[in-house]
Amino acid sequence: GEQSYLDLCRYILKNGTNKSDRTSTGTYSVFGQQMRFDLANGFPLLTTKKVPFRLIASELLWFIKGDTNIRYLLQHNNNIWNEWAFKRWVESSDYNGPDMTDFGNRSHQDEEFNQCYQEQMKIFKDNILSDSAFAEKFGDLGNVYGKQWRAWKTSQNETIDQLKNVIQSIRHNPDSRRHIVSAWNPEDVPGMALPPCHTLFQFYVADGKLSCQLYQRSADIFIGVPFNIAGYALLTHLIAHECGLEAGEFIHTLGDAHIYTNHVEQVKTQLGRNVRAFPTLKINAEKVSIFDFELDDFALFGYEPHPPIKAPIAV
Ligand code: THF
Repeated sequence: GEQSYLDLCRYILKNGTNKSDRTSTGTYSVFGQQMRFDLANGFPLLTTKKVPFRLIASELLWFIKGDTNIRYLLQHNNNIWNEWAFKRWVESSDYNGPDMTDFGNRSHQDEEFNQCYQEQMKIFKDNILSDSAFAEKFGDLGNVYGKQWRAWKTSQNETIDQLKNVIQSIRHNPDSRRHIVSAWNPEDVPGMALPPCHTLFQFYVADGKLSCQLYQRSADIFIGVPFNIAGYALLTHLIAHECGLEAGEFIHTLGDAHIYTNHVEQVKTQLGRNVRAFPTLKINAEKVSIFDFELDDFALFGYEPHPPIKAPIAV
């Protein structure tokens, strides 16, 4: 449960190696950790800080649709992938505003620059929402999760719908040991702005329950991981629902598990709080197929978290 997340935070602060990283922020890092969440004990949305379920659900629906364009997210007031699309725009020859080099770090260090960055980001978002040609060109993140899950490109120029296939295999051959979806396509990786952090996940059926294990190669413990736990827990519930199974466990296996140096104070604040009961998830029972769900089909009951804790995201 939540305690295993907090224990992992404590373990990393105590034992993590101070490692530099791609974003030049610096991290405390360990390699190879695992957390388990029994989904019968409530929906694993952390209570020691408020985690916005609405954003997690709309991101998951975006993946499930096979969409890779941030326009859908913006239409649902979800800004969590903006930086990666924005980066491609400001690095393109179409961009002729002020210099945005290293905007992620500079916006945290320099308030005057931050104002200017916010203005450009607003222009970018407005363009994505109002101009479909612009959205087509700069809103698309390329071969990210939605693409690999729903339309994996083969060498024969065919596509594989891994998500549809895995649901079929869970239904028709539950004991199979091949219920796998891979987001990691070695052919695509060199050309990607952000190779998938959620490398691969596997489902497992026993005693009428569906479990899911995710291998995450790189885990931003403070910002990303609380989103990722709830996102995959929701996916497991939806697939269990479609297949007539109960939700079993979500098992989260981490490769490079790191706390960014500029998140340490926030983590300590969170570690000083008491764990509360997890909320309960209700899914609209009138829908069956995972491909038919919308945001309003999910409801959480009894979510009473501690206040949110702000932290800068590394880009
Ligand atoms: N890059 C990094 N450095 N960390 C990540 O966790 C991460 N992701 C996705 C892709 N690249 C990543 C993006 N996922 C937030 C949450 C998830 C994200 C990106 C950003 C975020 O800002 N969360 C805020 C709330 C935001 C809001 O309320 O609008 C938070 O406080 O939790 C890992 O999948």
